[in-house]
Amino acid sequence: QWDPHFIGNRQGIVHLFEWKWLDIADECETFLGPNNFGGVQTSVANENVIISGRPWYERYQPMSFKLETRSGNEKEFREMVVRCRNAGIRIYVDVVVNHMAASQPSTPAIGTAGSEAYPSDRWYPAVPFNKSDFNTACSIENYNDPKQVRDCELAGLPDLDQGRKDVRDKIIEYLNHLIDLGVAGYRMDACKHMWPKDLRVIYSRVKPLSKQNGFVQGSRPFFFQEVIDLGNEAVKRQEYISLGTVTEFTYSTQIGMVFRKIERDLSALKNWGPPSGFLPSRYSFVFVCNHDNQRGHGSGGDMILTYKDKDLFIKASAFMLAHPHGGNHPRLMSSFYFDDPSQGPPQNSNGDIISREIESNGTCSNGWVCEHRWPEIVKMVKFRAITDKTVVIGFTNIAKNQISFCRGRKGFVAINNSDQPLSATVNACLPNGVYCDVISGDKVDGKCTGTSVNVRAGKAHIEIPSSSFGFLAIHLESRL
Ligand code: QV4
Ligand code: CA
Repeated sequence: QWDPHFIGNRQGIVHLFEWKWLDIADECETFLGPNNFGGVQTSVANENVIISGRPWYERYQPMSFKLETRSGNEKEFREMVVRCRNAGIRIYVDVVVNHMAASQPSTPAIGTAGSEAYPSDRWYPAVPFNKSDFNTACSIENYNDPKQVRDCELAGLPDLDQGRKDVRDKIIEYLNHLIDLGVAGYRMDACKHMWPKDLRVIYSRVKPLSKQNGFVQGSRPFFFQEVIDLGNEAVKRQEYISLGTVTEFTYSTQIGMVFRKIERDLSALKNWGPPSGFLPSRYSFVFVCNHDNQRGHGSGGDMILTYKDKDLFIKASAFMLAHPHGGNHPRLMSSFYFDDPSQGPPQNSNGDIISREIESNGTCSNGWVCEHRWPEIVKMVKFRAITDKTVVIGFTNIAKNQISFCRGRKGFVAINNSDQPLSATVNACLPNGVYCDVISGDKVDGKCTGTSVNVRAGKAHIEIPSSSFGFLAIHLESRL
């Protein structure tokens, strides 16, 4: 439930939002595997309703549990899981089981596998679910009333009753089908709107992972549960930690506030973890932004850093990867470019998703951002692997919005988020030697193409000009 089951010492889950299954397979083989990433969060894999204009959010309106969407069919899904596993990468599926599709302007509603449904009659023949499987219609208005949050409708979406045996059985059958196909776990959508006691029954009946699919026989799949809890509502994320990890939305807002310098500065990073209000690391599923809050859905608003704030987003992501909170599974958003928050993924006039293309410099095109390919992020994934299982030591508040810290005796970072140059002698913790900053350059043939850092007796003098990117990182493998 809490272990992502990465293959070896890998780090991070990349959310390849709206990607096609075979593009994911290709990305596993050509990029994610070779660069030490741990896993991929896919978009929702089961049939969804078709909404005119094809917004991204149609995928959060299920029609059936058939594995057929704009990302691909079951055969392609299976191929993705196998090819990614062979490349060392695990697959986690976004699972929507709180509700079914809402009514569309014309009846019946049509799904991506061709299924029909009559949402106003609560009739989804392709499952089948009928009226008795749903809670009585009411809308969620008061987030201080836990019963309303669980048993009424989120955004008018017909609300399934997970307390009913036949509803549970269908959900469990679907989750087990995914296990048979080789997935390592699930992102559970809208958990705030489902009772923990019902989820407990459902999760406990999900099959264990198998040796045949490349896991330790009998281990439990990884669950990361979406619960948006900023501390001001009745439902608390603690209610879900005995079931699996829980999304840490306060991490996303606080990291945005720190790097945007809103009511916070870099000194807040000194006590980053439970003292900042986060869950214990083992339960805490962290990220800088997600597919909702990058476009004003969900929570977080203007604080959130996204690809649109490129430099600050990279700096915040680099810090997230440098800091141990969140274990080996921090999540990295990989987006498509958008202006309108409803806008769907890059698609042709038939509504088919267009594949990402890779430019000669390694960046994506065709409308895909591919933040996970940005060099600083890739290098910090490696930093996280090298410094795995070490703690933060030697944290230094150099000046306002200038800090540095070590990860045990294996890594060191310094961040300058002020408009002043940084120049200081600080704790650097590494064995004596000259190290190459992996952000400003690379170690090539034993020489550093960027800034070199000389560590002597646990100290180093560092300089980060205000004109630079503002982030320096060295580790055992960047020693010259
Ligand atoms: C509209 C009206 C309603 C009306 C309804 C009647 O706004 O007032 O009752 O019609 O039919 C879409 C539209 C929404 C529309 C609804 C139903 O945006 O306007 O309601 O469909 O037709 C995503 C989007 C939603 C989208 C939904 C389904 O964000 O906008 O709704 O998909 O397509 C809370 C939750 C949290 C949730 C977050 C967004 O606690 O769980 O809101 N986050 C997850 C996902 C998110 C997804 C859902 C949950 C729902 O991450 O992407 O919502 O599966 O904080
Ligand atoms: Ca519900």
